[in-house]
Amino acid sequence: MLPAFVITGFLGSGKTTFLLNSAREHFQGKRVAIIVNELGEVGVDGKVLKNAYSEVLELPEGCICCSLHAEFEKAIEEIRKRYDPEVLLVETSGGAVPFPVILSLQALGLFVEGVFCLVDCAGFDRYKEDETAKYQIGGSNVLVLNKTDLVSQDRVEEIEREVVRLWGIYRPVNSFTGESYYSKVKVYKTTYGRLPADVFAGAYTLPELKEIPHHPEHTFRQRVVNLLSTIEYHELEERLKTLPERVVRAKGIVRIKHYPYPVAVNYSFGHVDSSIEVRDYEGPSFLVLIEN
Ligand SMILES: Nc1nc2c(ncn2[C@@H]2O[C@H](COP(=O)(O)OP(=O)(O)OP(=O)(O)O)[C@@H](O)[C@H]2O)c(=O)[nH]1
Ligand SMILES: [Mg+2]
Repeated sequence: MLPAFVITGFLGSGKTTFLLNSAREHFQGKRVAIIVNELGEVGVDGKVLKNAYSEVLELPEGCICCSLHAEFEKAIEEIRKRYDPEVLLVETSGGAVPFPVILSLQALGLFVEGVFCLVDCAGFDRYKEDETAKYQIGGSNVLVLNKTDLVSQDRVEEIEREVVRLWGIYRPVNSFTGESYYSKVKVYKTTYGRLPADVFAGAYTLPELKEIPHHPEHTFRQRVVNLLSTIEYHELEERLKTLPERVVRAKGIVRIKHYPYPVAVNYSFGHVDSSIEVRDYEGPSFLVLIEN
């Protein structure tokens, strides 16, 4: 059976970073296929991940947990036929919940070993009341507290208690028997998604879901802004830092003055980053703004 891992977590929590920094190393030498789904009609993550993995399939528009259900299943079949992967990794959009994705994978005969939920310790307070975020935590069997470099140790421990509590409330329940599908959850703490190899060792094998448990509606809107000329870095930073509060995430690929290559630009909860080069990108500069 083809093993699969699902990577979930709120917008900007570090899912793609985790795939770049942990999964790549761990699965070296294996045929790894990735399916990535983003909010936003123009994908950024797919282009970034293609620099690290050989087989990346983007499902950029819509959401795999609702409108793109059929496309998602088609994509898995296509990727299996074309590439015959030894492991499949699925990064869901930050606005999606994992249950329907797990169900699709299981229905297609894949073996879901782990559902990882990345938690943004720095942004947690700003998004912890979001229903989608709660079901992402509950729908996972591995919680990765990420961005611990941006908060104190005490705060990390506080967040740990809080996410474990939320997990207990929001984990899926079999509506026939009333029992929880997941009996335990594992918690890791890290920065930039770096975890030891044994995190993928398969100790968390998921039971088979029989139905899609309750999940919330998504409320995120997105807007694409094209940038016509190359921009100075400080100008870009200024623009991102003065975005209205309702913009919870911005990302894109931008040509910055004096930078040799276009870069993936990331903005989440006040933090701006442009450290990833996307060398083969030839399209226009753009930013996708995601609003709550
Ligand atoms: N300081 C700090 N920044 C981090 C850490 N992990 C990730 N980041 C940064 O956070 C930003 C978002 O990371 P991504 O990996 O793109 O997050 P994501 O969850 O894939 O985002 P979406 O797919 O848009 O939902 C990037 O600029 C990362 O470099 C961390 O541990 N510490
Ligand atoms: Mg991502």
